[in-house]
Amino acid sequence: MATHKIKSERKGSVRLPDFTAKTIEASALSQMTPWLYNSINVDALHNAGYTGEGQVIAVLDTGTIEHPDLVDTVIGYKEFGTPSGQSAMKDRNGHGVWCHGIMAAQNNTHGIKGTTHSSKFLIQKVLSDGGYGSLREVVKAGDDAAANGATIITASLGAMKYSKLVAAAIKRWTDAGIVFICAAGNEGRNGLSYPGRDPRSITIGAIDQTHKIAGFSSVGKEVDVVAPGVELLSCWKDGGYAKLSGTSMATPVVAGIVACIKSIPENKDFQTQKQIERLLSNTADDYGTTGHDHYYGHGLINPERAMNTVLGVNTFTKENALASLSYAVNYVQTT
Ligand SMILES: [Ca+2]
Ligand SMILES: [Ca+2]
Repeated sequence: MATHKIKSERKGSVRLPDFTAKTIEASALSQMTPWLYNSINVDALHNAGYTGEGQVIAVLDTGTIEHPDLVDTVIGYKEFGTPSGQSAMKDRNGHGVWCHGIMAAQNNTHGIKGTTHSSKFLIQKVLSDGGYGSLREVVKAGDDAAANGATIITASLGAMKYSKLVAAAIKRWTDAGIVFICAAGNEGRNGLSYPGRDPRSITIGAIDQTHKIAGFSSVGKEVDVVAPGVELLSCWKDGGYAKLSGTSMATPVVAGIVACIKSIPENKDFQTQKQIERLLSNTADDYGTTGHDHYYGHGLINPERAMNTVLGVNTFTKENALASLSYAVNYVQTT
């Protein structure tokens, strides 16, 4: 195992949160299980046949590569902010293919299984190989994705400053029925980056395998929910696999689960940004201080409870989600 610290260049108006990557040797003979599957019950959705069929997810990141576990998952690849004009997919950073992989990796005999392996992907390369870009290009890429059928936009990136342009774009996208999911940032107690702190974003923090908030996970009132995001295994830029840590990692985990939820044929009531935000928040397992807090937000997402709420098998409101606290805190999935 080799560990690399990957710092984004301090250029542009928006950039990747810094992250570390541990590359691993994968077995050619079996599919590995990222620990998120032992932590939250995504398999409840997958086993019921809800794997994101019909959903189109735009990934605003550093691009992707032709990876053996991601064959036929991309329906569009575009580069923004560079005059490249090149059509071959690329990601020399690795962050983008990692995010693409944790959602899209095929359920087969090698690598990993992505959280929404039936969805299709618009890969919008808005960040350079050095991990930086411009918010103006982020807006262009989101608008382009919206015009090309995106149902979800996931953005594992952030800026220090508020941007009026981005705020207006998020309103435009979510008003059009697209779900916008964004990383809280890796600044810990220094607070959330933007657009993670935009009130319209569904904003994701990161927990580790013991369900403790990651030390880097940005703290603030705008955190909506948390998801696994420490030393999590996904696809890597060398065609192999690597364990990465960051709220960047937790964000596509959630985007994939949202795709599965949106793909439930009976689901008419939980499709829009507000509806999905409410669903994820009200069905989350509370952690930290009781109720919403600045570390865990509403808590750890609970895909099985969200699914059952959509299907009407249970009807978790904010009130009864909180009332079931002692159950929720000790809730451990065995799959
Ligand atoms: Ca696989
Ligand atoms: Ca809490």
